[in-house]
Amino acid sequence: MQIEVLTLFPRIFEGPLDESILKRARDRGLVNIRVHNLRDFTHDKHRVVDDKPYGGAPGMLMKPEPIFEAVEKLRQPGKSRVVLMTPQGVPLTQQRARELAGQLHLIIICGHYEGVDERVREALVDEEISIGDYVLTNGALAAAVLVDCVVRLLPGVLGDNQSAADDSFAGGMLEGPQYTRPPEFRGMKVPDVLLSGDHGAIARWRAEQARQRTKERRPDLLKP
Ligand code: JCE
Repeated sequence: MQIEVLTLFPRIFEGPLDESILKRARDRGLVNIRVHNLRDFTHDKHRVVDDKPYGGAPGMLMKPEPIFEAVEKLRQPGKSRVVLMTPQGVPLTQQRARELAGQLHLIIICGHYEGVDERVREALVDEEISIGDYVLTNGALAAAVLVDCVVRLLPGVLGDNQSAADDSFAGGMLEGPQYTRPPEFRGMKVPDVLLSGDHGAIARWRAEQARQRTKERRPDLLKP
């Protein structure tokens, strides 16, 4: 898979994409991620990327020209999916991430300021995604979250153990409590059943704990 990120803040991506599993995936050639500075697609002396909204509204919008120029240069007809990060987008879910992981070429536009000129949506964007109902200062961190979420699903990126963990979340329940050594720490004991060696009893206990925790914290996940 090839991913192009279009942003005004390319350095925001340096940290998240250059560590751990994402770094290894890139080094192994499982994904090719390029981060492009939208200012490089301007032609004026001051490399202006924003302007005031027509009709008078507070704040600034991203101008269409640099975004059009970048997408038209990078997109490959019939192959590229163009995604806009925006608070107005559909919420990111594991299901949507799996769907995007099946694409060959993603172009991710990070919104900045109060939004982008509507003609970007009209003419360039295939889908708009939000990472959740809370406010960020700009779209770059949202795009980094999307990239992380999609890249870990690409074939070969995770080991088998971690892939299984993904399946369990996809199974729609929260994980219950987990323990490692020592069996007693500052007076807090590991539940006896986990030390019992009775794998049937352990499986039943885990299922019940997961159900309780999900009911308590995320009842929305239990609804059909
Ligand atoms: C973004 C902004 C609200 C106006 C571009 C936020 C947030 N949870 C979220 N998912 N995606 C975002 C996001 C994506 C792109 C942009 N902002 C800040 N937020 C209203 C502007 C600007």
